[in-house]
Amino acid sequence: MSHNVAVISATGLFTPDQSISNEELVESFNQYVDKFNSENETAIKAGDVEALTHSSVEFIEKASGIKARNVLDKDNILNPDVMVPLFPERPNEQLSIMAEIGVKACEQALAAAGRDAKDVDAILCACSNMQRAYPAVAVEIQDALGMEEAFGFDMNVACSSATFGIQTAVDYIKSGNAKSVLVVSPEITSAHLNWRDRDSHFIFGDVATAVLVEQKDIAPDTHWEILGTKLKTKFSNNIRNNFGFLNRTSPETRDNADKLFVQEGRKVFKEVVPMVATMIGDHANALDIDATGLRRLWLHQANAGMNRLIAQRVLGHEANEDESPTVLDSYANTSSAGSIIAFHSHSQDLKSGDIGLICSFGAGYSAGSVFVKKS
Ligand code: CO8
Repeated sequence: MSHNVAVISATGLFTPDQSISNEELVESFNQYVDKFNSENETAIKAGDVEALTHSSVEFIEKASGIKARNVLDKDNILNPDVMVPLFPERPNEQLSIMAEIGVKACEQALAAAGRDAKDVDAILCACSNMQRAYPAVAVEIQDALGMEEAFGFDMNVACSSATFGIQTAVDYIKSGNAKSVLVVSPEITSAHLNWRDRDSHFIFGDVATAVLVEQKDIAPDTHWEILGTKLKTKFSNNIRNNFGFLNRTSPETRDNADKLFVQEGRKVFKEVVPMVATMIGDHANALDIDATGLRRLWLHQANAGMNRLIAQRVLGHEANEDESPTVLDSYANTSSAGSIIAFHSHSQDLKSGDIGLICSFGAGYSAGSVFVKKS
């Protein structure tokens, strides 16, 4: 094993140009509820069908901190008769939609680092859902970018996919298997969210991020040295999506709501906050870093209250927006991309020598921490 140092050379962010406010979302949801209740009036009165309840803008903002979300197909999501994004199937010769937004994020990261795609050795497509089984979306993005000599593969650790991808990239660099690795997270969460479910319809948004991880001696002068990475998983059914290729083998349950995102949000909140705070503290100790002195935390963006509690436990005091920035208000939860959006959007102002933490957590459960120092 060589002792190559790995750094983040640059990041990229693709944000869809359509956005849905809480007000627009709730108005459409409530129209759906009213229509359902009136169409099922007799069955509801007879006690055979349960009436649906309105959603509320105040609840959403108070419970989650989310005010809006970017999406790839606003009109159909908001149409009470559709409530799902519609993406016409593309011919195999055309770039797929996941690859398309991934390419945009990668191009931005490559341009920011001044790196030619031909000089990148590997690409990992790390996100919550892949649009097909194979060929890997990573290989399609590799091809679209012209990375002729590279290799790529897909990996899925739900909300922690990007940090798991970063550690994998670091390991390739340390072992000498690669010098330059792209970790791309195209998250089309709008397609695996149940927009008719009051408990979760407000949570997610679409986006793509890219992180270029490289061997320090080829990186641009301005970069982020990766001081250490740590990953953790612990099995839980509290966040789950049962969609998969075996669904067709049990036709009686194929269309059930559990083939989309479902969660026990309150249990997740209670169990994940201590798990992540402890993990960060232990990881900081192992690296001899004083966690209370961290300049900034770029936390996974699932819930503003969770981030407030985790940041407080790590820093030892209530964190302000400068110490633990949130992008939840405009992006909502973008699964694995969340902590990377926060890092991409709120890292330019840090000074040489400043140390910060990128941290993700979510389904699995899974959690990943990446300590970085500005060059
Ligand atoms: N409008 C109005 N009221 C509502 C609504 C609504 N939309 N939804 C629920 N309520 C009501 C409930 O009915 C309940 O009423 P009552 O008290 O009368 O029973 C009350 O509000 C409180 O409900 P909850 O206890 O459910 O509300 P919480 O305060 O717990 O907030 C949250 C719900 C926001 C979901 C919160 O629990 C949370 O954010 N938890 C953490 C979740 C989390 O971090 N999840 C991680 C998921 S990310 C991940 O790993 C995903 C991977 C894959 C990506 C998938 C993409 C689609």
